[in-house]
Amino acid sequence: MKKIFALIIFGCVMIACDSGDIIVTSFDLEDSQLQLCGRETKVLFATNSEDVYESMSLLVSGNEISSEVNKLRTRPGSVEIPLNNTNRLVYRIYDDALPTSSSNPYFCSDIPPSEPQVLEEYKSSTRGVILITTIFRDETNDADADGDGVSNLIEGFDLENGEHLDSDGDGIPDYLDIDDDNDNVPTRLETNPSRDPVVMINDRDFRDTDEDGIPNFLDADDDEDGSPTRNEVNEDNRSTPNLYVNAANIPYYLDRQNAIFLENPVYLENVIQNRRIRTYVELRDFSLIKQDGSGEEIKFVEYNLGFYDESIAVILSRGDEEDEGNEEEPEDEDATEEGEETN
Ligand SMILES: [Ca+2]
Ligand SMILES: [Ca+2]
Ligand SMILES: [Ca+2]
Ligand SMILES: [Ca+2]
Repeated sequence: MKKIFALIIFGCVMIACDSGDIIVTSFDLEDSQLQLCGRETKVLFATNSEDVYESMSLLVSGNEISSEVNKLRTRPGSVEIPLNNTNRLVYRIYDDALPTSSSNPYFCSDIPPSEPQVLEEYKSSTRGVILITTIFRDETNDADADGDGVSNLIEGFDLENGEHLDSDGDGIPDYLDIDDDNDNVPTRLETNPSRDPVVMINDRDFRDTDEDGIPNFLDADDDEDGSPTRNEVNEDNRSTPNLYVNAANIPYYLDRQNAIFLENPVYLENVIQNRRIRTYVELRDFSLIKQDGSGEEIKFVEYNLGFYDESIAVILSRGDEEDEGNEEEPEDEDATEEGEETN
């Protein structure tokens, strides 16, 4: 389909500049890494300054895209937003190169700069839809979706069938559970071998204080003293359980000689700080209308505008797998290659 339209477009778009040069464009800004800015109106844009100075930008009502896309941030899938007078695709050709920064003033300022000048402009009509699809980029074996220092693969992530391991049965699969054994000591604090004995899993040593072959991060009684770890962690030190220590400076939950029995009914909140999400933007069944009064219309069946990446905070509640939503405003992620891991 793309080739057919490329041919049609190639035939249509021969643009004469003031200088007499002929500019030929194929609207070839598909599959771009998009940049996002704006508040009341969100602008997604891609630019090209190689053989022709051009841009493709999608302007969408900030409220509309925020409410729809927020749902997709916690439950990946697709949503359709109509093209209309507010939600518009704009293609432009310029007489000079556009700035390349992510805070591109041409798209991100209320009052755009006067240079470069627009030579030609096409805008979408009210026909057609925008299809927005999100995926989590951290759902690969090598990634560490919950940021606890243990890869998804070691945490029983099931790429094939989605039957992920849930060691403590709390409804949150281990690869998204910041406390895999529900003992109120975050997994990230339970893995370091330190001076304790270790157990090896997938060629990696994990701390196993009581040497029962179960790594501490999956052991509800790390020191095997008969008191569950969660009852040996002071409620006031839930985020820093290693601060509740005996006279020898050993945390009580790792003190094999002495058991402490505290009532501790509260569980750690399952906050994942940086889930890595990718949003794809496509347009379907739409037209671009040349804005020179000629009425020239170019019809598209589909156009893959591209994608943009974000890191977001997610809270998962125990007992079910519903996400409660974002904890904070998402931040744009630096451009990274597909599959690249930052952890
Ligand atoms: Ca992990
Ligand atoms: Ca769990
Ligand atoms: Ca734990
Ligand atoms: Ca214990």
